Amino acid sequence: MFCFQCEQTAGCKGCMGKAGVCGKSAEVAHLQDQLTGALIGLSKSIKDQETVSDAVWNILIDGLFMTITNVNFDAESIQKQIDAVHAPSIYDLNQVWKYNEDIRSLKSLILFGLRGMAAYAHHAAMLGYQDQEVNHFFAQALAAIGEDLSGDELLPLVLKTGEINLKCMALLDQANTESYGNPVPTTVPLTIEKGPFIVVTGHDLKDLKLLLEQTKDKGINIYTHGEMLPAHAYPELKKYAHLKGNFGTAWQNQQKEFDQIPAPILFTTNCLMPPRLSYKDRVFTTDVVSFPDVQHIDEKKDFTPLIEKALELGGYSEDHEMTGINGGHEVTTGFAHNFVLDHAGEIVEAVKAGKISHFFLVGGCDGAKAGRNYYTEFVKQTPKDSIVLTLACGKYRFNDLDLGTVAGFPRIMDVGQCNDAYSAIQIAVALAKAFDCDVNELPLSFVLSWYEQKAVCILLTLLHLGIKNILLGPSLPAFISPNVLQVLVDQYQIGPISTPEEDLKKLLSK
Ligand code: FS2
Ligand code: SF4
Repeated sequence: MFCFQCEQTAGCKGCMGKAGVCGKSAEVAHLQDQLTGALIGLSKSIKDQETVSDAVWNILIDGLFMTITNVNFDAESIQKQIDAVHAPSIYDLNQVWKYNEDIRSLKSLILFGLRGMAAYAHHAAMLGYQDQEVNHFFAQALAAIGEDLSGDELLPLVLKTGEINLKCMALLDQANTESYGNPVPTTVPLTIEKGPFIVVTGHDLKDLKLLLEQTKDKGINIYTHGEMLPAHAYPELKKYAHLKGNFGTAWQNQQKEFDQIPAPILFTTNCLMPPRLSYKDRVFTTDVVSFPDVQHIDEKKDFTPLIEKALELGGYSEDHEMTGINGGHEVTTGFAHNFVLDHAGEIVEAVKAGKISHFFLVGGCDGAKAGRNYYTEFVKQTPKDSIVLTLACGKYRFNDLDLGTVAGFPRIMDVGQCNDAYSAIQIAVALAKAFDCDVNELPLSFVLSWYEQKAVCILLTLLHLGIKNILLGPSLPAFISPNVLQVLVDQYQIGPISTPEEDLKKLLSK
């Protein structure tokens, strides 16, 4: 096998041999390559067709989603997807992995970006929202991966992936807000109340809504986990009294956190780690997520087995106090573009009056590397008159810290899930408009953390928008070759994180 799509890839070079660091077997890695090859074959045949059925788009988008890190470890379901593609030809992905490193790097940026974008397109489609421009781009860009193109031809396609991902995130934002209302600032407790409960993780709000409906009046409480936390802020979800709070922290702590709890866990998307035997019978997957011998809820979305498991386990006999990683008892969320833009006038005034000195967007994925405590330290050291916007699961490093307020606003504002990078971009664009300047001239810095492929498409979107001086960590992607990195450094001054002290000094002096 060969796979180097995520941040924890072996030796910062690539997972090879019998299994990846994530636990993906060589068999599954080969099947995922084959699935990708089938999707490239399918894309070549449909890329110039004006009309393509929704069923075909769904097969293509779901197929890409299944190959994201920590989504699907199940050979059988991947084989089923390959069969469903009915590809007229199957492209051999080894041709990409064995190409010269710069072409391989550019094609990887496009492919991994498309995989990330597919997750967002999938969630939007689940709510009935599709965008034909986004769909057609999947086919055009996948087909290009199977063509013999030069670096000069591939580079614009890399940026185009970022441009289309912005459209895709806008579509998902529209789908989420039209379905569930605009997020409102919300405080979320971390204590688990006594009695039966279910933990829901992943990004799919529709699955959560369906589960809330099926569990109301059953004496079962629902707790979010990981990227599901921002669900508490949507009026149409927060109205359920049994949506009680948030359990645990980010994905890489799940094996420890799920080990002893008297409750089942539903995975709606990544990030699933191989479940330990101690809790494997309490794990349920749905949608494109799958793991061998783990119970799967099919597209009919009948959550009865999960509900029965919750009732059988019974939960805690007394309220169970839990804290975030810094000892906090609650977290906040819901500071999406709607809230911030409603208060844009006050924010601009506070900046002009010198009350708010700087904005930091500290966001992205969490992960297991020890160096990731950089983000906790960075946030702790930000000036007291600055605001930290955050999003995605990296926020669990610091979202339980009480940093107080500045000019009447909380110093930490959680914008939402990783796809809510769209919200953060809207906020940045609105501030630039209010100050009549370029986004790069704002007192705003991007300090990002990456792990999987959704972070790749978001990074490409930021580059497409011309955002400069992004700091990226905990390490740079293995699939970016030295020459491609040089292009990104020359054009966008992107760079690796160093120490919180040094980086803060650098960012505050710009
Ligand atoms: Fe975090 Fe994992 Fe959101 Fe990523 S829960 S690394 O999927 O997409 O962020
Ligand atoms: Fe390795 Fe990451 Fe690929 Fe898993 S997804 S095999 S950890 S590079």
